[in-house]
Amino acid sequence: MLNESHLSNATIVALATPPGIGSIAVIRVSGEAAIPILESLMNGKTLKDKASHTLHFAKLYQDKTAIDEVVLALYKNPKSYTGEDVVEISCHGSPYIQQQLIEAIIHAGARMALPGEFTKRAFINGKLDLSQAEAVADLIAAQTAGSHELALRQLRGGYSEELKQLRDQLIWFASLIELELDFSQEDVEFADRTQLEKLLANITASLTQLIHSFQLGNAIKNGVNVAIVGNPNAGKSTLLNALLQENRAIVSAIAGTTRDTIEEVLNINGISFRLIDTAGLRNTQDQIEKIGVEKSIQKIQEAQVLLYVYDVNSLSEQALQQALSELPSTAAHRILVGNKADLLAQSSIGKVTINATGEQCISIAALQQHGIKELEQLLYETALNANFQSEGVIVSNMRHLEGLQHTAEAIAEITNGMQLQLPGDLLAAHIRQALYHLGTITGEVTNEDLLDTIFKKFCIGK
Ligand SMILES: Nc1nc2c(ncn2[C@@H]2O[C@H](COP(=O)(O)OP(=O)(O)OP(=O)(O)O)[C@@H](O)[C@H]2O)c(=O)[nH]1
Ligand SMILES: [Mg+2]
Repeated sequence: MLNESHLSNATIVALATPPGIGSIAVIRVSGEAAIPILESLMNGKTLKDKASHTLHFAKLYQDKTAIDEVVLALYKNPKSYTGEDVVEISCHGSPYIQQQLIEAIIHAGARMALPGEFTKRAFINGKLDLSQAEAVADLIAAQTAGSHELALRQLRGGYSEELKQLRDQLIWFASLIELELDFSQEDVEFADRTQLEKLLANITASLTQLIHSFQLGNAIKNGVNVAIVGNPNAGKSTLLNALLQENRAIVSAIAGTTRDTIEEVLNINGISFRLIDTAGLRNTQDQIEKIGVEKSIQKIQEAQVLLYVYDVNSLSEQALQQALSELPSTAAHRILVGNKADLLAQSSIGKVTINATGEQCISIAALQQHGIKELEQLLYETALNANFQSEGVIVSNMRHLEGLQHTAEAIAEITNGMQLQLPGDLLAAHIRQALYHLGTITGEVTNEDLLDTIFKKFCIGK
């Protein structure tokens, strides 16, 4: 799986906490010599006879000069993050002490760790697979609760497990088909073709689900584009202001108030929504408004969610359907927002209903800020549950998406080949192709370049 050149015997050291002053700092040492190196700084005290997963108070010295009083956390291989012997030193958090300790450790035989080298070793020693290692990088970079949750799920082995199972089944078939090749004179079939077809269909379904889940993963990482659209005066800008809790956009009773698009980010339960208020859609002779309407149409096409705002008092159901049918076609998830429900005799503000054509509708009064919390909840659930949700397994990494797409193409080739009754050796070649692409995601197939690109993204100390 991995060649020798990935392995390196050097013992590595790095600061694991952010540089600068803190009450404590953590320095991590990993490798064969981690324990003897620490012992050499402990003025005759020993560490190697101590049990793994224990804490030890110690004074560290260089050339008989005390550097600091520290706490050592001892992890013996293979039960450590990297799979090697690891000592984590909690020292006082002054940059001077940090530097002195790291220098002393290097002097005793360690070298500075490269970015991501601890995690790379964890991968090489089978502690993490590649998609999990990448999740560690995402976890460190996570800025919102949503992206944090996403990285954690991936770290727990989310889809690696699923992909591994698919891969194992495919390997089984590949071996049966290759076995047939050995007996080609005798015209036998070990691999049950109908069973293989079933497997291919299962794999295709899983792949499709994973590929779709990318939309959500990406949404959580980068934010969901939500375009607020509708007729002039429907109350789009009032709604934007209500969601943001500030007077961001100009509101007036004059139709055609908003001309340029206005974008602001709203965080709902850890997911970022990029709200885009647009110019009301209508035919207009006004040059500037016309440009605004064109921009609205572009934003509709880029959006993942459309909030179609309409005035419940002035638009009949028929007129609403007509207006909806005139919207540019888009794959976005659409929510109908019936505004100005305060003017209705009997209002159902905040209620979510499904209309005759199966679309979600919510009635609100943007001006009074009624029904806004319910709309936020609906947006949040849309991001989580929309058709792209796939049982908690979410692909959020561009590299994985490409791997999955290539696998899907290779699987389609196999399916095709089966229909054309291709000979076993050609089928086997297509299966190997699919296996290769699946392997690039979980790390069964790697090369040095790929590993380097992935681990370079980490910070030193990880
Ligand atoms: N009664 C009532 N009036 C509202 C409500 N929401 C908006 N309005 C009023 O409707 C008018 C138009 O509101 P805007 O938010 O400017 O409408 P818009 O859709 O952004 O309009 P354009 O930018 O021109 O496309 C204003 O006078 C608002 O005060 C509501 O919930 N109830
Ligand atoms: Mg407006």
